[in-house]
Amino acid sequence: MSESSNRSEERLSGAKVIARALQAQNVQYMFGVVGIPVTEIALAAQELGIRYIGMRNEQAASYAASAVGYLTGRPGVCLVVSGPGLIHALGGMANANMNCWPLIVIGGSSERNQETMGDFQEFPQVEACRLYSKFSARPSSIEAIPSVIEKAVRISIYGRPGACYVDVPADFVTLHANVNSIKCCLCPRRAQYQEAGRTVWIAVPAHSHGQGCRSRQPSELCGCSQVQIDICAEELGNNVKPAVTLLGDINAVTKQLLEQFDKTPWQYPPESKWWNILKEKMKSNEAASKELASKTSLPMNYYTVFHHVQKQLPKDCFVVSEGANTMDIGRTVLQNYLPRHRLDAGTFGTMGVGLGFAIAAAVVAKDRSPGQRVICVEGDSAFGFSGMEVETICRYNLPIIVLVVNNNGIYQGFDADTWKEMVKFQDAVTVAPPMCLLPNSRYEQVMAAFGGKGYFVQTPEELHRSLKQALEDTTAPSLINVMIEPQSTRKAQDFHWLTRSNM
Ligand SMILES: Cc1ncc(C[n+]2csc(CCOP(=O)(O)OP(=O)(O)O)c2C)c(N)n1
Ligand SMILES: [Mg+2]
Repeated sequence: MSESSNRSEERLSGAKVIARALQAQNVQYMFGVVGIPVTEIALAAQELGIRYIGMRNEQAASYAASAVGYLTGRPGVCLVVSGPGLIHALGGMANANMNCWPLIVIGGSSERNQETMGDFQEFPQVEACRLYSKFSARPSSIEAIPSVIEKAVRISIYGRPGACYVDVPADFVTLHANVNSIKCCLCPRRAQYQEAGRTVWIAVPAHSHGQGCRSRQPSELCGCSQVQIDICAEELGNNVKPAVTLLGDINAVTKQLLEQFDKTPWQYPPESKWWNILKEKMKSNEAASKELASKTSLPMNYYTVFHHVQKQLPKDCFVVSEGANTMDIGRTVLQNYLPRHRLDAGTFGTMGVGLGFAIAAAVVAKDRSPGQRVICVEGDSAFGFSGMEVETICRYNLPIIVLVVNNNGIYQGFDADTWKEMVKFQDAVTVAPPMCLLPNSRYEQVMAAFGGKGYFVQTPEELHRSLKQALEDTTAPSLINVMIEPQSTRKAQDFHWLTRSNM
């Protein structure tokens, strides 16, 4: 950059204009994988104090940046190179849209004068992102970058939050423009922060035998009326016919509802049939979980593992989780006590989000409440989607404990002897069940390979000891690989839609 002492002649590269525009919008975190033509953008952002976290895959980077949006209310940025880099980030954009989390993806693209000529990694990026974002645009000039970034940030957080894409041709990155010609938006525009995510449903029992409900369950099953709150008018009445619809930001609507309840206090009668059925159900669920958790046979089952983990979890920790049984059972046992302290595969059921989310939570925690821990509970299949991000965790020495619940498979697997028998005389590709993973994989060695602590665990005592050590050790991240019974499964479910996709 050529910075002259005369301000009127100060010239800025496109990379610096982008960094300034992001800073002006109060963007604090950028995740990405650098390369031609975006490396200069990461450097310029870092120079202005924006945290840059280099990830191992754009998919994980986009998940991480979207989680920052959820955790802080300002979008994180995912910085990607042209073509395949951008395509890898589409997963994170789709996931952010589904979860209604703000996210800005900035993608480098071909030089304008090479377009349609088969330039390196040339791809129709703005068009490709339309399906995955609320807003997808390329600034018409370097001078237009700040207003496009401001618009992207605004759109990402207004209404139903979601992903926005800004395309940056390679020649913009290094070209210089006179600072005076860069108009507007270098000062932050006050942005309204919407807490609203997807629709919020409140179940109001209509009949005395109602049992509570959720949006995807046919309402006749639960026998209750529903109040739908959504910031997006088009969603009102979608899926289930609500008794009442309330259009507005969930924060504002809840506040108004609470004010109204203060004026005319009302409580659902504690001795009603519906409430009693619900309490009974909670009690029997708890008893069934307890019984499974108390089993002493080895290998352990899911409930035994989670029961021991729950006892040791710090109350203020972030719980990140993904997997099928691992996440679903974990949700019923592992408690989070603070708001916005649980992140998981969420609305879209996306496997591969875990390590990106954990990294985002740890980076935010490091800045906002040092000492806070992140516990990332992964199924062994889920871990595999972005396992190499363990290197990222170690590089930045993030306060993360990864716990892999290892059943040798997707939903279920086989023990080592059965596996060996199976592949003894036949090629595994013809006989191995599709949900099988290699038995007894030593995932903890991935963590050890990068200098973190790895634990291999087979008993409740080993689990207790290793988690205690991992929590006490604030100098390095850890991975605890917990072997469980490969055929372990959930307790019996009353509703078929809870298990119908499982083998
Ligand atoms: C991106 C993506 N790919 C595939 C799936 C299908 N899927 C659902 S859960 C799951 C993994 C479950 O196995 P694991 O993480 O080991 O958890 P477990 O149920 O064994 O405890 C997969 C592959 C998905 N939800 N998302
Ligand atoms: Mg598994």
